[in-house]
Amino acid sequence: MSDVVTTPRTKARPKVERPRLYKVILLNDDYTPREFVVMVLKAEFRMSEDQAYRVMMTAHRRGACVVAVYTREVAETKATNATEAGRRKGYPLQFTTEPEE
Ligand code: TYC
Repeated sequence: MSDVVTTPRTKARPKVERPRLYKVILLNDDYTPREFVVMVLKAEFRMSEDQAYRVMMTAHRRGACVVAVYTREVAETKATNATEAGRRKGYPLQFTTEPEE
């Protein structure tokens, strides 16, 4: 066994950066019924009726609305699931993701 004691030349600097967050964005379209958008928002993003209605109306009026912010995996999974729920009903409803600045 060696008795040599070495001292690190540099101080350990553990990485403490937070993961980048991603926005889930709801896009307006002319065909998906309002009630269906509200239903999807409640189911996939655990929103109340009131929150879901406001987000839906904001997208309806402005073209798009940020739904929520998550880590990348979660944002992408939720956006895919929610878009897929519309597709199953034949609606063009779309959710996209975008990194936060
Ligand atoms: N514009 C749709 C309608 O008038 C409703 C709607 C709202 C669809 C928001 C998508 O992200 C959306 N039936």
